[in-house]
Amino acid sequence: MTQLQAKSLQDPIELHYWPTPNGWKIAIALEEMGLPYRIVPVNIGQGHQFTPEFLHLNPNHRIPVIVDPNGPGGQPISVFESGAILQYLRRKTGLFYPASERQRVDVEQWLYWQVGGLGPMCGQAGHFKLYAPEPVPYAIERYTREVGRLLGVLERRLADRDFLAGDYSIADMACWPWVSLVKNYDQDIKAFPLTQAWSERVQQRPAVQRGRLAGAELVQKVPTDPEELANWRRTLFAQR
Ligand SMILES: N[C@@H](CCC(=O)N[C@@H](CS)C(=O)NCC(=O)O)C(=O)O
Repeated sequence: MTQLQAKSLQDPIELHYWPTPNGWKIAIALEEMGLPYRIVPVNIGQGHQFTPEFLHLNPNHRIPVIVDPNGPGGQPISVFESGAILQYLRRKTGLFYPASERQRVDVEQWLYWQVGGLGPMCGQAGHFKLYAPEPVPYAIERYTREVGRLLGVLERRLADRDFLAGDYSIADMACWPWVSLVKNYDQDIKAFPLTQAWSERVQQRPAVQRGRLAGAELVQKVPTDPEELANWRRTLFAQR
């Protein structure tokens, strides 16, 4: 019997997770949609994303992953990639799912903008600023400017609306965790007042606050001991 078949239909959704922006997106969505879930910690600093059990769920060895015991046809399903998970959950519940095709396209384009742009650019900006073994000024500047450019795109988008695509949607759930951290990427959110107001609007939602704190007790500080830090880098950034 495979790991997936062994689940019971009564089990909550398993969220294979570590408290990072990509993880928060899914905890927020599960909270918003009122779906019972259970966190399965995947300590990415200790390399748990490379275990055979986890690779079986996500060959790309990244969190988040969900395992829904009650998937299509009542059979278990596992889903990786945060955008695919958000779309799966909204189809499953019918929540945060606009009625018209035009609005759905709008949600999807901002969702893809986040997973293909905002997330990776923030990730690279953070990597080169905080974690690269030696400073690479061109990379730091390139990714920091790119994050600033993307915040400018958000700012223009929010000029005449409260949320990214019609009503509050999975596009907002995907973007908010990264926007909430932009000061780590040398951005002053005050330079983007509409984005700041949107971020505060999203943050006021109780489900967002619950999702943001999911598994907060798991967080570990980046090691300061040089040898420990070198090991941590080798693990986290597959530099081994
Ligand atoms: N495109 C993926 C990105 C997921 C991702 O990068 N997850 C990070 C945490 S935020 C991770 O698991 N990193 C582990 C590693 O770098 O080995 C998604 O949207 O799900």
